[in-house]
Amino acid sequence: MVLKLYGNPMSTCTNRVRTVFEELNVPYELVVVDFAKGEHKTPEFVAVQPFGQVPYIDDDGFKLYESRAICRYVALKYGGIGKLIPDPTDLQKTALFEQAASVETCNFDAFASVLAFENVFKPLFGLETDKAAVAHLTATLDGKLAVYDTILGKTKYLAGDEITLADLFHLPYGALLAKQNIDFLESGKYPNVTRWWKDVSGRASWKKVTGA
Ligand SMILES: N[C@@H](CCC(=O)N[C@@H](CS)C(=O)NCC(=O)O)C(=O)O
Repeated sequence: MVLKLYGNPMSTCTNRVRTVFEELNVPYELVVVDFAKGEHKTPEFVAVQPFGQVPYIDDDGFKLYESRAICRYVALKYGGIGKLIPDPTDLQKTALFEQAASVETCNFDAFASVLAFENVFKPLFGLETDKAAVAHLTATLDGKLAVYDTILGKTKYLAGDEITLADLFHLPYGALLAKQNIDFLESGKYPNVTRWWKDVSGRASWKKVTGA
């Protein structure tokens, strides 16, 4: 049975997972969950994803949610070892990968996802953007990317000189920053960040997912 991805093409977290499928040429079926119809809040859906959010996968009966956990599972199972994730028996490489993955979650996503919520998603739902929160989040993210610039001045990617999932994890919310005219990734203010972002966001996998 082909692996099923329950998600939505408009969803950042779904597209994080789709990018990894494309990187590894994993065949999958996208089962579109209709937010407008509240399909993600039905008892059947919540029985699998208790937070009522997308995505989750069904891999021959094995069900898993949380986009980053799905990416790790898919990379380990479908040929990503040494390509997108270190060999788990290499403890130091794995630890450096996990360090980079935590950097994305704690120092990028924590701010970039809330910025997207304020600037992109709230207006879609007719809600008012909190401008003070946006200013604070933008300044905080700026400071975090200054640190990224130092890290990426030493290595090509966040976990070393080879690309890993930790780099790819940035794609969905990184791409949304440009749509908010927040140009820290592209502007060259942080040259190592811009070099890295051009490389990661230029990958064929991401272009395929976004139709670029
Ligand atoms: N940490 C979760 C977050 C999932 C998430 O926030 N999904 C969003 C779409 S990107 C969603 O389903 N939102 C609808 C809701 O929360 O009701 C993951 O990475 O999978």
